[in-house]
Amino acid sequence: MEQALEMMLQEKFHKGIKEASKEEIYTALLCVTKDKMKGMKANTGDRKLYYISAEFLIGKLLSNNLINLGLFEETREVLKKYGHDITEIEEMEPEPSLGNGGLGRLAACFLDSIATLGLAGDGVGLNYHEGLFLQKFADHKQWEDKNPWITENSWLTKTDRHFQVPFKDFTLTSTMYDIDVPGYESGCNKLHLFDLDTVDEGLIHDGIQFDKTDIRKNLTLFLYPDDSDEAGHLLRIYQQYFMVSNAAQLIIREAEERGVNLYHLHEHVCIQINDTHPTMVIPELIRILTSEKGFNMDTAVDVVRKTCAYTNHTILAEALEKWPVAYLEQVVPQLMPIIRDLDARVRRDFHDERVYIIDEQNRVHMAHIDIHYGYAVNGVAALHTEILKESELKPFYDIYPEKFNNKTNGITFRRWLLHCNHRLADYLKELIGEGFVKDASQLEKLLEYQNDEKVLAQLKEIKKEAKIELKNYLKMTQGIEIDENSVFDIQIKRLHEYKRQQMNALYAIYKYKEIKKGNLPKRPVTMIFGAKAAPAYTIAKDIIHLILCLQELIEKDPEVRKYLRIVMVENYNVTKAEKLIPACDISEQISLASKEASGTGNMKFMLNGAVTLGTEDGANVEIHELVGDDNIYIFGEKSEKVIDLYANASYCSKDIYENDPMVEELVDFIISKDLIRIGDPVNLGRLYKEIVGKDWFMTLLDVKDYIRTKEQMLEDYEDEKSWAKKMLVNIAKAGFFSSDRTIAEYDRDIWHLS
Ligand code: KOT
Repeated sequence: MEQALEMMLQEKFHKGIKEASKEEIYTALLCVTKDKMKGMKANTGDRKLYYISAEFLIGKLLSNNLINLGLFEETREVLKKYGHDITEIEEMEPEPSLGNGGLGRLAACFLDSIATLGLAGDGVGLNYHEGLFLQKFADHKQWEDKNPWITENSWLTKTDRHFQVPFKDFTLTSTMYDIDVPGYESGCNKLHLFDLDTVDEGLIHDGIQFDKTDIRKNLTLFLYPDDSDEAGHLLRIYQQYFMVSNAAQLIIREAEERGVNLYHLHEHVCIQINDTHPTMVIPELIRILTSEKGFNMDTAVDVVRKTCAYTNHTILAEALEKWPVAYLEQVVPQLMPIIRDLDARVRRDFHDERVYIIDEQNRVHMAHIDIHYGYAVNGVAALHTEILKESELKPFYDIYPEKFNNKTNGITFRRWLLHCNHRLADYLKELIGEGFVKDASQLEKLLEYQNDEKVLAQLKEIKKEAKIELKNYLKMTQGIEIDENSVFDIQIKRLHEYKRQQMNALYAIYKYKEIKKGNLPKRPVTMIFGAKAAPAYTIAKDIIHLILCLQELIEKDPEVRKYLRIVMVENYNVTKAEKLIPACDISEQISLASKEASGTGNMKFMLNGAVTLGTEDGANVEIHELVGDDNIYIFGEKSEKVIDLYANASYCSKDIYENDPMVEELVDFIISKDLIRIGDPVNLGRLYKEIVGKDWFMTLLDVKDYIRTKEQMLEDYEDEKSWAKKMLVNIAKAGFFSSDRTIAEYDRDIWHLS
C-alpha cells in the first residue's frame, strides 16, 4: 500500500505522503483502491442475480472497501507513519446518499453480503446526481438543500454500455456507470447505475426546487424524496421505466453474451424486485421478448414469471404504488397493452376484484403484477410476513401459498461493527477469536463471559470511549457539549408518524416537568434524535419543530439542563449513524406495532451493545425472542390489538386525552406559553390538533406504558454489572442479524445461485 499510495500521489499531485493534503490523500487512496478492485476476480456462476432497486444507500466506501480487501490495517499504519489519521482522511469523502432509509440501506448491505458469499449478483439502479437532500436547521425548522456527491474522482467508472430507452415522445440514450462491490475476502461484483449524459444540475434553484418539465435534463437529477411528495409523479414513472428498461436490456444482453438460450433465461438469471419501484421490469421484459426476440405472449409470460421475485417492505397504504393508467399511457404507452393482457389473464383465472391488476378507478396496482407474475414473494421480518399472509395480501396468499416466504432482514457486520466500532471489534477478536467475522453465529461464544466481571467492565469501558468520541464529534460539528456520564438515549431513523418520534418528545416533556417539580434523575439523560422528514410531509416537519423547540427550552434552563439534554443531530445520514450507534445505551424502536416492517437500526444498535426499548413490532419481536425478557424492554399494545382497533375504527385519541389528566398535561405542553415563546404557533398548534383529534398512529395509546418502561430502564442502568450483562447478551445474540445469514436464505430458498 505504501508504495502504491506514494506513486499515485506523485503521479496526481507531485507530492509525497507527508506533504500531501487530506483531500489529496483521499483522492490517491480512492484511485489505488479502485485499481486494486480492478484486479480482483469477479464472482461467477451459471446463474446470475440482478438486484434491481431504486435506492442503494451505500454510504462512504473508502474504509469499507479497504476492510473487504484486507488492506485497512495496513493503510491506517502507513498513514500514521506519515502523521495522518485515517479518520480525518475519511472525512474528505462525500457520502453518496442514494437512498431514503431502510430499504436503500438494506440493498447496500445485501450487495456486500452477496459479494462476500461469492455469489454472482449485481445491483442495478439509477445514478442520481443529488443524493437525499441536505438537512439544515434554522428557526427550529428543517430546511432542505441539494446534496451533490459526484466529484471528478469518484467510485463511479463510466462504461461503454449504452441503451436506447423509448418513451412516448422521444427515445433517450443511457450510459451505464459501475461501482465495484468487493466481497470480504472474496470476489467482486458490480453496482450498475444508469444515467443520461444530458442531465443539467443548473436546473436546481432555491434549495431543491427544479424545473420538472424537461426529462432529458432532470431524469436522474434527484433521488425521489420518499412517498408523501404529491408532485412529480410523472417524473417518478419516467425514472422507474428508465431504470427497468436499462436493467431488462442489460440482463438480456449479458445472457446472450454468455450464450444463454433466452427460452431458458430463468435457468441462468434471477431478478429480485426491491419493493414495487422496479415492477415495470416485468412488462418490459415481456415486451422485449415478444417484440424483439420472437416469443409468443404465453411463453414470454412463463419465462418472466420463473425469473422474477418480489420483496415487500411496507404495509403502509400510502406506500403501495398504484399508478393511474392515464399516467402510464402518457409516459410508456408501449407497456399498457401488455399490462392489460396481464390483467385479463388474472380476470380470466380469478374472479376476485381484490387481486385484479387494474382496478375500477383505472389504477395499476404494481404489487399485484409482482405477485401474479413472479415466483416468490417475501416479507422482511417474521411478523411482517405473517401480516402479509393473514391480512394485507391474504387474497393472494390464498391463491399462491407456495410463493410466500419470510426473509428477516440483516445488516453487514463489516460496516456496522468492524468499521464503525474498531475498539469493540478488536476486543471481540481478542476474546472469542476472529471466526465471527465470517460466521456471525460465533458471537454466541461471548455468552461464556456473561458473568466475567473483567469482560463486563471492559465492555462498559469501550462504550464509554465511544461516547466520548461522539461527544467530541458533536462539539466539533454542532458546537454542542454533552456529558459522557449521562445515559445516551438515541432515536435515529426517518421522521414518520408511525415511528412515533412524537411519543419520545412527550417523554421529554414528562421528564422536563418532573425535574421542574424537583424529582431529579439519579443520572442525567441525553436524548439524541436524528431524522429527516420528507419535504412535503407537514406533520413530520412539525414534529421536528417540536423537538428543536424542546431542545432550546432545555438548553436555556440551567436547572433542567443539568439532568436532561436534547440533541437533534443535523443531516442524519449513514456517516452520522456510524458515529452514533457505537455510543448508544438505549436504542429507541418504538413504532406502532404492525407498522414497522422490520427495522434494521434495531439490529445495528444491539450489535454495538445498546439495549432496546421497543414495541413488539417488526424485527424487535425476533430480537426479543433471541435475547429473552431480561435483556430488552418491551412495552405497548401488540399488533393483533392494533390491527383490531383499525378494523373496527375504535381508536379515539380524544377519549384518552380527555380522560387521563397526565396525558392531557403532556399534550397541552405542546401549545404552552413556554414553547410558543420559542416556536411557531402554526406548527405547534397543528401538531397538537393532529394528536388530539386524529393520532392515526396511536401515540396516546402507548405513551404511558412507554414512559413507565423507560423510567424502569433508567433505574436498571444504575446496576452497572447487570446492565453490562444485558449489553453482552445483545452483542452475543446479534449474529442472527448478519446480512450474510439473510442472503444465504435468499439464495437457498429463492435465488439458487450456488
Ligand atoms: C418506501 C416506499 C414504498 C415502499 C417501501 C418503502 C420503504 C420501506 N422504504 N423503506 N422501507 C423500510 O425497509 C426496511 C428494509 O426492509 C425495513 O426494515 C423498514 O421497516 C421499512 O420501513
